[in-house]
Amino acid sequence: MASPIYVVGHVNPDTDSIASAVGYAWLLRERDHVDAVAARAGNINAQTAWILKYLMMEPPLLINDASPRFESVVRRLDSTTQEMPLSQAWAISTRTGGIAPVLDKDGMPYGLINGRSLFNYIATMIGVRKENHDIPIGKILESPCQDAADTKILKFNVTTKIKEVVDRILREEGDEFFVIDESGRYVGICRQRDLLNPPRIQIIMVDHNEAQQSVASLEEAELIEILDHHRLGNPSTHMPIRMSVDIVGSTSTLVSERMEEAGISAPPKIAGLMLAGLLSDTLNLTSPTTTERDRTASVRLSRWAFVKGSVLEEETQDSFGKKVLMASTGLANRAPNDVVQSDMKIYQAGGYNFSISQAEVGDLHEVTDHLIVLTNALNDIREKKNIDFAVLMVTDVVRSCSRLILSNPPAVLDELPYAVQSDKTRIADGVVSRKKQLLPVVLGILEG
Ligand SMILES: [Mn+2]
Repeated sequence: MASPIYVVGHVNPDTDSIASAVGYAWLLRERDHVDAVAARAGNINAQTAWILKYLMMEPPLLINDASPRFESVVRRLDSTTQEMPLSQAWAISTRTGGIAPVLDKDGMPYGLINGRSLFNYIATMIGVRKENHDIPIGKILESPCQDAADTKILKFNVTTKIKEVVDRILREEGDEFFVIDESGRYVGICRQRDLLNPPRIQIIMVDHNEAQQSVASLEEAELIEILDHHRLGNPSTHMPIRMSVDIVGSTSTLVSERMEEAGISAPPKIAGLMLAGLLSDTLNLTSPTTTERDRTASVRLSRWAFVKGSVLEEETQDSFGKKVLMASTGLANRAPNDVVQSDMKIYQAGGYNFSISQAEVGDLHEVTDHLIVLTNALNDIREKKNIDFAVLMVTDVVRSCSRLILSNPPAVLDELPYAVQSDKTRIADGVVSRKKQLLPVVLGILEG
């Protein structure tokens, strides 16, 4: 069974996480002819939604959890129906390795004919009376399938995680089980031996390398590659993997460099999405994370994206970048929970479990109007996620500074080098990057 390779960014995906996954999956298909599929590890944010709509693109496939499911082991075996003669089940069983699934008129599993059920059926037909021993086999094969089917076969949904039911399966007598879809219809059969060692989902991590920022149950997946631009906190693997982590402003930059190296140009929509990812992560090339390579990549992606006939043909890098940043701006139109959770990352350091969320605004004064509800939302998420303290970094993308709201900060954080305001928030002048500016300062304090 050929299974795809999923290219997936971090949870609470931002535009770069979506764009680099889409771009890299496309490059792998185009250059290496592998079955790479772009995925996302959560809901898309307002900015990404706006860009996808503008480009008339669908969001990538949602993957919350890498634990293998029944869909990865199902065999789509041929089936028969209740009233059909046993001879048909017999014919099917010669091709399936000795079993014949029997369905009702709605396509739902009725039962399974296997060696044991057939033997039981023959035993009840013949019984103990000697004269019945002369019943010809052809006569038996005229009986309807339903008479010889075992109707007590367990059924599992294609989307059920195998590890959740494997203990139950090991206690079962039978070796085969039905796999059904959401509406209860037959999809196929799975065998016990396939469930004990199901194939792992293959994953390429882009725009992150830490397991706790990744899809759940990452340890059950087969990690193939990491392509990223964040600090290291990567999971261990059984096998050597390809890993590139580089100091650039966006993962989309790295993907566009690989396209250029391969002598390939991305289609306009994918180039536009990647340009949005790059401009979003670097705040239109103004963030201190911006490098010369990001500038070069932005020119390259603009050249591919703004071609005649593209939906972006009227755009320039400047006009497009402004629209991209505007699409995420503003607290007034967003629920406080969304502001806190849509770009939240969880870290551990110095014995603390904490989160730093980031939201972008056009004017920091917006924070004052929403301070109480945002603080409440931070307190809620802190309790819900069982973390020690939570930080919301509201960044003014125009004036390049941030305001910090802290929920339950430990006393050591009094050392934060940002001016405390009368409302207990802190102003961090010139700080726009969580990764490169705020997080290293926080980690430095916590780890002493
Ligand atoms: Mn990124």
